[in-house]
Amino acid sequence: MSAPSPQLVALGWNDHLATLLVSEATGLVPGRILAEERGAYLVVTDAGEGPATASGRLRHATELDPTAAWPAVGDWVALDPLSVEGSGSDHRLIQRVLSRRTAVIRRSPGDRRMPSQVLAANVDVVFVVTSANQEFNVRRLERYLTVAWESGARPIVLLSKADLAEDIGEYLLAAATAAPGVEIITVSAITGEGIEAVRFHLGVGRTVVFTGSSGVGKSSIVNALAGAPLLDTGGIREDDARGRHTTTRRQLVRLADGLLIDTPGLRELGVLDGDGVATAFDDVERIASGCRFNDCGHQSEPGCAIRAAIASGDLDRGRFAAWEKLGREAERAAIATNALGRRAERKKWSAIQRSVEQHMRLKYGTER
Ligand SMILES: Nc1nc2c(ncn2[C@@H]2O[C@H](COP(=O)(O)OP(=O)(O)O)[C@@H](O)[C@H]2O)c(=O)[nH]1
Ligand SMILES: [Mg+2]
Ligand SMILES: [Zn+2]
Repeated sequence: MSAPSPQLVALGWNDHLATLLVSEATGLVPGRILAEERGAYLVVTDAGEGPATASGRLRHATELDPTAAWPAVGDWVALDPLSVEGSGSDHRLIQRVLSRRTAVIRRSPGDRRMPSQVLAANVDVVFVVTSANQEFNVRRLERYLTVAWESGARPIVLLSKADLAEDIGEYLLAAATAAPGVEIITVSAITGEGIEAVRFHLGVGRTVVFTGSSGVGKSSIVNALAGAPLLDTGGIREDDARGRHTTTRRQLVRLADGLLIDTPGLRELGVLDGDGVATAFDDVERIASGCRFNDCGHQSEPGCAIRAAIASGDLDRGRFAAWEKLGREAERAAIATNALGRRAERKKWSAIQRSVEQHMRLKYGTER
């Protein structure tokens, strides 16, 4: 195996990935996805940057199993060597997605065909951006934090547009209650407040992602870190239901001190698993573990620690309700994912059976 170029190393390539490549995609060429827009990708390899698409084989594999990995921004992928070395660099073929270390996954329960979508793969930090003005919403912050915890990466809250807040302390307190144990940084892309504290979490070869509703200032923060207007801000309505000025582009920005993924705002962000809820609501779970009954419904059972905590003011009723709601949502998501998995398993087996039958016919003829 030849030594990887400094270019790949700057993108986060390491020994772990080199081992993955050997075990999951021997003979293929590694690359990282920089951008995605409607199925068209921009990929960097040792040979440089270029457009790429998913191969027919990869497409087929995910048709058989919708839970199989489909390429997303931040992914390390393995490309067909001929398609990379050939002069026709406009059709590099992605054959495989290497196993992800972490992934920010958006679940859209309303979409049956695409029930979940990877927003950013292989990230070290998930910045959850929420603005310190009338748009601030504790319940939304809890939801984004749950998804951030699910990713396996470290969440950090950015309380943005600090220059607009009359009393930043009020927002800080509310954010701290919604995000126990999570670092909170107040930032302003306009005054530059907090930008260096955000930069502290970057690093060569490290990847961070910015999540949060449309308009909270994600792209402005990326531009402030870059010191240049790399991304469009304001005015652009991303993921707009009415289809105005819609851009679905997700991209990874390469700075000297790290890799940054900007995501568009989302209309729908469902939670996927109970682990994310358990971590994001660690404080509530801890109180609930004090209930006398393991299966306490926190309604009228005797010895309910949750009701006692609400009564004493130790637990906010709204936060308790959010914990229950997201917990139910995670349960439904788990059931749906299992059903998808079972369907995929059946599909795979019937495909195998068909090919076995075909093989037998070829070998022994149809008269058996
Ligand atoms: N006052 C103030 N406005 C900001 C700040 N950051 C962004 N904005 C404004 O908020 C709007 C949305 O910003 P943008 O970065 O596009 O948000 P995004 O949708 O999360 O990427 C734009 O009009 C920005 O000029 C900030 O720190 N302070
Ligand atoms: Mg933006
Ligand atoms: Zn209880």
